Amino acid sequence: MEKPYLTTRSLDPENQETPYQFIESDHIENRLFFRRNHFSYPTPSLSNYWLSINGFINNPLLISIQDLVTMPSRTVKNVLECSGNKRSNFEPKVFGEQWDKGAISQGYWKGISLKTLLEAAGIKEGAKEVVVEGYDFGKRTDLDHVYHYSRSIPLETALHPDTIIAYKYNDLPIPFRHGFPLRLIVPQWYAMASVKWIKQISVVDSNFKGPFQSIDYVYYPNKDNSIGAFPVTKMNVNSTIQKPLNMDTLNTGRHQIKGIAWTGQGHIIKVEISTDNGENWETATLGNQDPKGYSWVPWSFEWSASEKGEYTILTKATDSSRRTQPSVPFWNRKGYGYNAIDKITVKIE
Ligand SMILES: Nc1nc2c(c(=O)[nH]1)N[C@H]1C(S)=C(S)[C@@H](COP(=O)(O)O)O[C@H]1N2
Ligand SMILES: [Mo]
Repeated sequence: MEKPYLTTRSLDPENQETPYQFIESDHIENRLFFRRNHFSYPTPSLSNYWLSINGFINNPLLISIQDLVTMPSRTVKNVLECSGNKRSNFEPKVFGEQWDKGAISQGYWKGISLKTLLEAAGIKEGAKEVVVEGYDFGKRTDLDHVYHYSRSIPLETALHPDTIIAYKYNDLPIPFRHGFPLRLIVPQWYAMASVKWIKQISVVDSNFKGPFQSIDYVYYPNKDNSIGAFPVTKMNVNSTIQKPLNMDTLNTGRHQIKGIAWTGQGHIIKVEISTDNGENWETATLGNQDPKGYSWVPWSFEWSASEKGEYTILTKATDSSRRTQPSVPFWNRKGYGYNAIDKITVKIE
C-alpha cells in the first residue's frame, strides 16, 4: 500500500506538514512528524557535547549526555503544535508559513526534568526565567545581527516536573531534525517553546528579549501597531476533522466522521459536531484520554447521510477550563493560535 508523506511548505529552512488526515498512530513516527525550522540545520558534534547550565545560579554545571541518561528519567506523551498551525485560514490573510492543519504531531518524549538540573545548579533568589538556546542560528530579514534560536520560559514553567530535557523520542534517540541530542519539551505550550538542539540553559533575573520572544510569538491584535500585544504561551482548545476529506464526494449512507481534539489547559471534555453548518449540534464519542491531558483525544461520530446535497460539517471542542472553540478566530497580525470551529464541506451523491 502507498504511504502518506509530508506536505512541503519550504525546504531550507525545512518546513513540512504532517499528513494529519492519514495518521493512524497516537505516537507519530519520525518520517511523518511535522518539521518547523527558522534556520538551516545546525551541526552539533556529539563527541564533545556538554550541556551548560549557567547564569543566575550558585553552581554552574557542565553535564555530558552519558551522565544525563543515568539520572532519573520521565516520559511525557504530548502534542507539539506550531502556533502557526491553521494560519492559512485567517481572513484577512497574514504573512508567514501558510500552514494548513498539519503543523501538529505527538509522541513519547523521554528525558530528565529540567527541575532536577536547576535544583542541582542552585537557583538564586530573584531568578525570573530560564533561557534555552539552540545550536541553530542565522540572519533574520528584519534585523542585522546573527541570532541563535533562543526562547525563555517563566521559572514556574521551568520547575514543572513534566518540563523535560528530552533525549529520546518514541524510545529511540531523538531524530536529528527534531533536536538530537537534546531537546526541551514544554507540555501544553505551543511548540515554539520546545527548543531543539540545546546548546545551553541560562537562568536570568530579567525578562528575556530575544527576537523569537519579543518580536515573534507575540499576538498583535492590530495590523499597524503593537497596542494590546501579548505573548503566545499555552495552546488554545482546538479540534481537527481527519475524515472525510474536505470537498470529498460520498455516497448516501452511513459515514464515520473522525478527528482529534486537544488543549493546553486541562483536558478535553466534549467535542460537538454539526452536519448542517451549525444549526444542530450532536456530541461525538471521545476515545482514550491521557490522564495528564497533554495529548490529543481521538473522537468519532456516525453520520447517516440519507439525502443528496452539499454538507458543511463543523466540530467544536470544549476543555475542562470551559474554553470552547470560537466561531470567529482571533485575528492577529502574525497569525498565531488559530482555533476557530473546524470546518469541511462534502457532497453526497
Ligand atoms: N532550535 C530550534 N528549536 C525550535 C525551532 C527552531 O527553529 N530551532 N522551532 C520551534 C518551533 S516554532 C516549532 S513549531 C517546533 C517544531 O518542532 P519539529 O520541527 O520537531 O516539529 O520546534 C521549535 N523549536
Ligand atoms: Mo512553530
